[in-house]
Amino acid sequence: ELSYPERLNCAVELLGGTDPARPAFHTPDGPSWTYGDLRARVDRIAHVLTGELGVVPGNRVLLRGPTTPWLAACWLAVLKAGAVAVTVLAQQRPHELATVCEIAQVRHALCDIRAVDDLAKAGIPGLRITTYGGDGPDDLLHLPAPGTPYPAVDTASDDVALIAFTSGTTGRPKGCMHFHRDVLAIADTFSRHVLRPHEDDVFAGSPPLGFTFGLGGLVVFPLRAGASSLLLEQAGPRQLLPAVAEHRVSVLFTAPTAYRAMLDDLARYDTSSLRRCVSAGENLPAATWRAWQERTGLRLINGIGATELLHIFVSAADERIRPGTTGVPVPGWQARVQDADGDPVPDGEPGLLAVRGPVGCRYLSDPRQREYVRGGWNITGDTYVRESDGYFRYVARADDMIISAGYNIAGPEVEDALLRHPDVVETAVVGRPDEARGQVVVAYTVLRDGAPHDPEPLRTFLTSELAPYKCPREFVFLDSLPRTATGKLQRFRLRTGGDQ
Ligand code: 3SK
Repeated sequence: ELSYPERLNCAVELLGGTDPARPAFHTPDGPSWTYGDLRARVDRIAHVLTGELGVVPGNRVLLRGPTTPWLAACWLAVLKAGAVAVTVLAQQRPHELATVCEIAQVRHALCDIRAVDDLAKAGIPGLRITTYGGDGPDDLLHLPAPGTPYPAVDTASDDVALIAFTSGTTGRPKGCMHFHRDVLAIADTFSRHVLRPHEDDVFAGSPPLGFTFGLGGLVVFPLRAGASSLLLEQAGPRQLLPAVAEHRVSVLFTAPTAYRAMLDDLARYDTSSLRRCVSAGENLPAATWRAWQERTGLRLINGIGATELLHIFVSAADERIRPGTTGVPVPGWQARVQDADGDPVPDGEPGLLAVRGPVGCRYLSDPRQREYVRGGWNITGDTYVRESDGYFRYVARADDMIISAGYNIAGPEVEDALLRHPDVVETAVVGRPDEARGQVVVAYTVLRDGAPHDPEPLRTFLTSELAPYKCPREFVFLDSLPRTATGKLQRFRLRTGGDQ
């Protein structure tokens, strides 16, 4: 059972007791920031916010910029000042930013000078934009502030600290409100029990700080452990391996597709510093898990998380990891599989994943709250099976089951089989409406450079991997798959032939 004091400011706890001389953030080129540097910069920003900019507790402050120590410092300063951080992704365009600001009633924005154009273009009424990282006298870092420590605002543990937006793979964005205690709870559940970090760990990864996967993995978890984090503005598969080698990264966060994309380059880099590799954001195919283990000796930590619940709630550590499954409920969390009426289904049968724990879904004025939280359980929208030994196995997103000629087919199972073929880089298997069969299975596939765009070798390969009714009737070869800004596959665009 987690328990936090009634009065709690999570920024104070995260910046807390670590030796000021220890490193907090690294970047590829600049000098590292120590915990002492970080505290001083957070305090200065908090002074500017509540002084010159007139921010008061409860105000919502939009944060926008690439993954840098300054963005992390702004986030901590907003929280320390008792305001509410509203995080967005660098890829979000003016109309999306305007929607987010309208939903969250944002009046202030702290924006990296390099990302300000789209925000300015959004023309958000009443929004005061302050840039950071620029040279002008109005830049956040040049505005006057006392050089004294900033006394943190005395927030309640259930005051809102963060509004994180999710659009899922389609639809109007939903703002998820998270409390000060929630920020600590994700570190005190998943990170503490699964990652078990120590202060010499160096965290790094690809998810941006505007995605709670990245905010947790690259800021909250390392700071809660007194460890350090390498913040990378460019963090694609090509940049991650050299960064791991150069900075001796020990805890890595990225998505399954990135682990797969890095496989061929592993031999060229020293990855001996890695001790934990976390895969989340999407289903981890067993084929990727095995290939990573063969080449690194490391057991990928699979996990399922959600912006609604801030971070990962089902996963497994070390020897408890079972390839092909997501894992078991993280200590502090409960999970079960239930039917559409909310009744648990027997082990071994597919149903809706339902979870509850220290963090709950709280959409900001959105009627979809009633769909997500039912009978006290958060319904994530994933179809899962609970095996008789208590392990949870992913089947599909609830709306991604393909029903063809009366058979239920889980796209990820077919994808997993296709990924075992050496020419397949990425694939998404969806159902296309069909008069005779209801739906037919279509595999959208990205092949290795130079591989022939010929379905026959794939068909032949699949006959020994899958029951015939699961084999795709059609193959479509693409250069890349459509994804959201957080890297999630947009299956609906494939199902509708890309017209949405
Ligand atoms: O949305 C997700 O997939 C996710 C995964 C891990 C941690 C947090 C999130 C939001």
